[in-house]
Amino acid sequence: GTAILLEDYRPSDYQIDKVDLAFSLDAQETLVTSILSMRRAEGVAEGAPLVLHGDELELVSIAINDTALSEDGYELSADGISINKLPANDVFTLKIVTRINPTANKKLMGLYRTSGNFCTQCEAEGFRRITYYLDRPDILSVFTVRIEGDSKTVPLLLSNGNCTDKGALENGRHFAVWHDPHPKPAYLFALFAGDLGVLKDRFKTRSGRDVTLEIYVEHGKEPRAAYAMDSLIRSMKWDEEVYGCEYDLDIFMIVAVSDFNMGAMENKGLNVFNDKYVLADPETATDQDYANIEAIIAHEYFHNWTGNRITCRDWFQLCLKEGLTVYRDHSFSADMRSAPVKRIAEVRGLRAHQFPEDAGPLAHPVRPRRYSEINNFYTSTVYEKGSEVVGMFKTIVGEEGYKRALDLYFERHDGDAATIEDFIKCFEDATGADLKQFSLWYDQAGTPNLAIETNYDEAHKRFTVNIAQSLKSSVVTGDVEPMHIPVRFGLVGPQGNDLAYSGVTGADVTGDVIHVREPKHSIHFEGVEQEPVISLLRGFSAPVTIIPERADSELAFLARHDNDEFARWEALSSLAMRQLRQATHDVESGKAVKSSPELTTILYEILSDETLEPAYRALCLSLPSEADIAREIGSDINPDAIYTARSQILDDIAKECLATLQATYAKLNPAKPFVPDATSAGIRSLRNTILGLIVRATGDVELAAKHFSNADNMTDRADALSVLALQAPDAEETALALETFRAGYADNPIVMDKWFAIQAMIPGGGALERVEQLSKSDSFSWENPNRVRALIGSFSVGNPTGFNRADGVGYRFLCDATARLDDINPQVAARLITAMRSWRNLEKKRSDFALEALKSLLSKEKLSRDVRDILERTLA
Ligand code: BAL
Ligand code: ZN
Repeated sequence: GTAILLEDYRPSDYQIDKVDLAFSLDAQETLVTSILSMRRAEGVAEGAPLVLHGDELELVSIAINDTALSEDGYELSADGISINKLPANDVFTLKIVTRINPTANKKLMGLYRTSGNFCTQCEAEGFRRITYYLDRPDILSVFTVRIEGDSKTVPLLLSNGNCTDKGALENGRHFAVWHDPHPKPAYLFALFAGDLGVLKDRFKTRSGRDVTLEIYVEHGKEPRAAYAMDSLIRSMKWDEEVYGCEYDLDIFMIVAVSDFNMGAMENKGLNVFNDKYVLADPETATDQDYANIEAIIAHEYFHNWTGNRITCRDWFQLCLKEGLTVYRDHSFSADMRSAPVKRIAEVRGLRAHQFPEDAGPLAHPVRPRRYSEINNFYTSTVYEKGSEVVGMFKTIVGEEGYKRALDLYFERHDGDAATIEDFIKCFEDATGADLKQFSLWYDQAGTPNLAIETNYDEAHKRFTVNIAQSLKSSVVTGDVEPMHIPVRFGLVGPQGNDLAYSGVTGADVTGDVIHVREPKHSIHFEGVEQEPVISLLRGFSAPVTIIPERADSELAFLARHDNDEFARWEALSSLAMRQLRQATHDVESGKAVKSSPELTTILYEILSDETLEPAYRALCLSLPSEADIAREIGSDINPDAIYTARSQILDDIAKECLATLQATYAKLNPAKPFVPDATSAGIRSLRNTILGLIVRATGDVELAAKHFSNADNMTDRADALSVLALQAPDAEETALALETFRAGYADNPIVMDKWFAIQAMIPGGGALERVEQLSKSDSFSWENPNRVRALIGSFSVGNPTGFNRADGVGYRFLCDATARLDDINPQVAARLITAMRSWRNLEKKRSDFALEALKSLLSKEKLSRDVRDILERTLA
């Protein structure tokens, strides 16, 4: 395909000052009338052709200044329309009528139908599936939208901004007019028309604006939107207090739909949400669901300033809004919940998703410089690594500097379509920092590595830290420049307290941050009275990997004593990872697996330490996942060996700690009735993690079955079901629990997704047949992205042994599923096949099968650009 390059960016020849849209809604034949107030940009030659984007549109009519254009006045192509007969005036009106079929739109981009309602999704390039337009984020325009539809079937007619008029029409139809005073790019346009119930509330902004809040959900489910509403109100307040950002319209609406490609979408004043991120009650939502709802409601709301008021000049700048907004939602959740627990979860997520992306064939910089399909760049690198980069800005310039920089950003760029350079400049201008080297984080793909050696000179009381940075990436070609890496650290003394030092040379050290800028640093800390153990990357201050030359005993020491909770967890994880790698090696070479008493002892101490948060204890007891271990091993991966090794280590630990596990299990009492707050969630998380360990040690399936049937909330129910299914797939109790669950929630698709996902993750050789069977059941649908992700996504990403079956049938299944889905929804299909991005890291037999399956998919005749792009890069 043809790549789009950042270096080719140039401003548009034409601007659109004002858009008047009129929709005459019909299930199959919706008419869209668009009146564009066009303006030729200064310096552009008279008559310069006007090229508008369009995708799968039927043109009904086109007129300039009320005169119909003759057929030789324009040229239609698969990508749009080129108009070459233009008036001499620099301003003119373009009127275009298109006809579209929302019912046939299974791509869920543009205007489509979901549960009989009409809904839009326009980011990134969906608006061109509604009408011909300059569908690029640097074209900001004021939208007025008139929607007309059947009064009975679509009583609700919603769009962005404020409703300025509405009324009845003939033939049982009605209309509404919406006006959004804030100029916006087309990707932020939204329309919803249909029949839903509403939960309402109000918010008074700090300057006194009264805002109506409305969350639209299926009739009867209004009470289940209460947590989302509460999260919204807390988000609005937090954004005022922490960022000084106030809401700017009289109404803020959220609409929940069940067919949606993404998690949610930040359309101005009218967010559209995947309903799994809105609906929650104790009966049907897990603690994770509650946390996701809180985070995503916040994320979309925060976009109102970081994304909407200040948008992106072009899609290469996607991280400008996404990295920053993810950083903002992370900070919000950290404030609402436990900051260290939140940080550990973020880092686990980053390592599980972003690190493999950065290490494989789909690696790209946080700000890519080329793409052939922008939908494939809504990635963990742009979002999560983009957020880490914002966090590093703060680490480098400090809390106060960060605040000044953001204030300047809002002040300087409000109303702009901005770039990463603009953002960086605000930090430089507000703080005086030189961020030239730091800005490489936006441009160089790959995860930097830090190699660390230390030495203590007792006689001179000098502690030396040698740090060498390197960057290996599959996509970085040519020279790699050294990066500016902020490394938060502490010198931990024998008593566990951080030691002081009298001076430091060899690197710029400010506060507790070492600024690594050179390929190699030899850093000398003078006046260190006792031999320390260095704690590095506290709070995970940079998204890097780190190889410290240290003994297990030092890791064990930090796991017990580091005063940074993240670093303590990290030390424990590293210690466990060493064990798990060794055990995998032992399994592969036919040796017996031995768990280390030291690791078990520390886990035992953490389990029994009631001064630690339950959520933190649960995270520690979970140990690195199979995927974590595979990533750490890096090449020649045998998922079966990893599974066996990890299971045996966990079994050993569980048996060693059994009495304490049982005592703790009995003692932990989550609040009744259910409350979804972080403290109660932490208690449930610990108790359910312990349940899994007890069942490992004892094989007491009955205990899990009891936990399942006694559950008064979805977290306990789903966790118990997982323990049963994953640890005792063939037990009668498991079959019974699965059936009870299915029967209880057959009419609730969000809950049924959990039922599909749990079964998709049952390890071992039988997984594929199970997943194939489920994909053929009546309750499976290829047209619902949530269901596809629940079954096929969970299988390919969350079931290493089942998916990577040695005979390669898992790969063939995923490629066939991708081909099938590609005919319906290319965007979701492309996402699905990224599960195979790390195929080269598998041991030879498996990687050969994977390659064969991928090649055969690529040879398919009719592939979407989305899937082709992923495949070509994966195989390159
Ligand atoms: N802008 C796409 C959905 C999101 O990141 O909020
Ligand atoms: Zn976002």
